[in-house]
Amino acid sequence: MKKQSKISVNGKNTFEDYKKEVLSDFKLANESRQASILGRKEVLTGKAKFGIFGDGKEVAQIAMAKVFRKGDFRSGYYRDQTFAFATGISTIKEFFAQLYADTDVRLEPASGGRSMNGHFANRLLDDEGNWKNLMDMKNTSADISPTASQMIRLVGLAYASKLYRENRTLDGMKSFSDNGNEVAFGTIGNASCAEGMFFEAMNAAAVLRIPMAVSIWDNGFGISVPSKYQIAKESISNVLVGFEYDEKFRQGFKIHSAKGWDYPGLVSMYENGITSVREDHIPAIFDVQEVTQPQGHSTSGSHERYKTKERLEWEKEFCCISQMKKWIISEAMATEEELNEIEKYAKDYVKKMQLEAWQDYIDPIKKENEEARNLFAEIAKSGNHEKEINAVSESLKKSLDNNRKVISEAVHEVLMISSGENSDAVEKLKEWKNKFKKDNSKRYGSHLFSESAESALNIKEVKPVYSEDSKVLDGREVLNAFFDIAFAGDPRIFAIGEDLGFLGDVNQGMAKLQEKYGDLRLTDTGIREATIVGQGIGCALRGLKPIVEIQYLDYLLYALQIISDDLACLQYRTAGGQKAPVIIRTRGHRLEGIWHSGSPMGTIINSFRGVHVCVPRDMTRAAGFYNTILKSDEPALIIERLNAYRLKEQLPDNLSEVCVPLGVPEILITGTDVTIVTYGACVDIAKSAIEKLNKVNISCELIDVQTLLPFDINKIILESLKKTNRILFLDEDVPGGASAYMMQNVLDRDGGYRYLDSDPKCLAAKEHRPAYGTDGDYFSKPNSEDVFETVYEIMNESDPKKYPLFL
Ligand SMILES: Cc1ncc(C[n+]2csc(CCOP(=O)(O)OP(=O)(O)O)c2C)c(N)n1
Repeated sequence: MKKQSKISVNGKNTFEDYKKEVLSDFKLANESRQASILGRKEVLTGKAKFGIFGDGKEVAQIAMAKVFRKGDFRSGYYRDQTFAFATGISTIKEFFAQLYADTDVRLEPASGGRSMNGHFANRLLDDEGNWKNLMDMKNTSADISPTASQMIRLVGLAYASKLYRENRTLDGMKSFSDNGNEVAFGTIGNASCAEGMFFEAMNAAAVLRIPMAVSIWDNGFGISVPSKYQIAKESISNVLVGFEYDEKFRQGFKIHSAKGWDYPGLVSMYENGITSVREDHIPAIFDVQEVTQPQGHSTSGSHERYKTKERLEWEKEFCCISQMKKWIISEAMATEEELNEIEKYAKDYVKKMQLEAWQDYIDPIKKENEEARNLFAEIAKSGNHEKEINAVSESLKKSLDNNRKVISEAVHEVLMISSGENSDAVEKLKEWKNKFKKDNSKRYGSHLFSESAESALNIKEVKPVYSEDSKVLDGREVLNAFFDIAFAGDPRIFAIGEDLGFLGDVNQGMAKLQEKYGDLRLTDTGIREATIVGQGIGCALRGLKPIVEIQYLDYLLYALQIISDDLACLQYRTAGGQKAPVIIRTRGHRLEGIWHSGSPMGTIINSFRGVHVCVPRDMTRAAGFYNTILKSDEPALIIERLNAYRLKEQLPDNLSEVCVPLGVPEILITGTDVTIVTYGACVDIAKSAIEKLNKVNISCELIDVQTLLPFDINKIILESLKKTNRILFLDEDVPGGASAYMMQNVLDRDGGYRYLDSDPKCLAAKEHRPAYGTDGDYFSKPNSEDVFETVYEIMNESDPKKYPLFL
């Protein structure tokens, strides 16, 4: 027998213990490989739509799983099935349930059938949307497909450990952290390291000194494109040497590497490398090289098209499981026959799991298929179209499409055929169809927003209260007073951003608060908008309440992708399994020039569904929105009005309680001729125009929508329109942006077109960017005279005699 290996696995030192663990790892690697092979077959035979698998990475991921503890977090990508099986984050049966898009979260807990296969997530929330004890589980944030995006929130998952370790006021949060000992594990493919967000995340982690462990699965390609076109010097760890940890700066990360087929090498790399990450919060890269991809990139194509014969042969030889098998035999832990037995067992086990998952998926669909056909039979019997309906029924029965779409199509067809028949049987089918539609709307439409008791929509309005003694302050001072109250009241709240810590932000809304609450509560960051938001997402996933600041609205575009692809769809893509109540704070609309006074509201609301978008007209309203959102468990974007920080406002006596409700417009001026719907800085422009319109006997009703997402949930604007029968939507986005969105909601969604006596109008900024200077602004954005003229033209159209054109 060969000498006992020197490495110890999880502290097990006897050869027998070690052997047991190795063989169990071998078994798991084989099960995972079989899941890939069978998964691919399921797609190619039409039972699933698309498949992407983790074959070739099995051994490395088993090694990584050995150092992953309860309370830790993963932020990874679609190749990590073996890691998910090894940690219990997923089972093989759940893996197949996701491949089939099973919508039952008990069977497909990662996404309830919403994400394609290999997109993992554990359920951090209970059925009521409350946090579970994250320290009792091995956790993974919910995967997304855009490559490298997982790096952005990874920074936040790791940063939370820093806060939990260094901010003593968080000591009570035992279900989220044990003194910040949790490591955030990232995984990424080698080619995706070419993305800017990878480098931004690496730099942020190095600067912040946080426990982030990034594993790179380097298979030499990004789909068909080899490394030489992806990464300088063809290897990311060659490129990253400049980031290497330096004790002098106490910054940087440690870089480790091993071969993807070398089981003992991988195990010792992770065991040795993780200690300084966990204990000293020094981030690390684990560059796993010479990884294979035996089945190619995905079910969309075959790798024979772009890999050379030599490469394919090399991949066969250096398959990590074959190499592990050879190694086990060479270490005399098992014979080839014994290992063959394990392989056979794995194959049978995976087949069994696949069949069970399929049965679980298909049974309820079959039942619905049968229910529909029974109802068809009743209609066929009682009506005049027996033959046609029986044909539809027969074709539904024989359909090879195992889905609800074919059922819905057949129901629709039968109702079309039997239109005009008023039988009980037809009524029964209509009833069935309504329930079917409702069930599917829940299956595919729930949880865009929080459905918990802490939903922002449940937070009741508290109006500001004033007295004779109420002080009059600059708007920024009102905000500053609110933030002071908020930081004092909840240790989970922290704020990060450019110039936000020491300076208290560029407009002084948080001035002097760092002095009072310390630099862990109010923290300056580098200029890196995407990871500022990512820091928020990751920390919010770990129970904190981040306020992350984007210095100017115009620079939100740097973080647009991550807010849209990650934050906005988090609750949705996990079917309510995860939440990240981040507040994104920014200021905008009106400063100077092209990049400080943009108002890309249409861009934002069209890509942020799932994040509330608040557009307060002053700082009291802004404070009220912060309060509402901080009491809720939802993410929001709050856009402060840049030109209102120095406008005078009365400080409410009840500032700590003021809550502005979401989706509730406020009528600021009542009137009878025209309703003007607007928000933010345009409120004052409308006010000034209304004063002039009053002089020519035109009475306007001014409505501040207050939030764009959600929009006017009680149809307050419709009620105004019923009275005035004329309407203008005003904002400073481009034409067809948020003004068109508001119009669609009022006229189409709420049916406002019925009450129009004049053409509905939108007045927005010009199509071009806002030019610099007073005149640049005046002629680029809607101004008071424009509003006057537009409203006057509406009145002229309706009564030219009374309102003759004079301008
Ligand atoms: C932002 C983005 N661009 C393109 C794609 C399409 N795409 C999916 S996977 C992939 C290659 C990724 O290669 P690598 O990072 O090496 O990971 P691997 O799949 O090889 O493990 C590409 C280009 C994507 N998902 N996201």
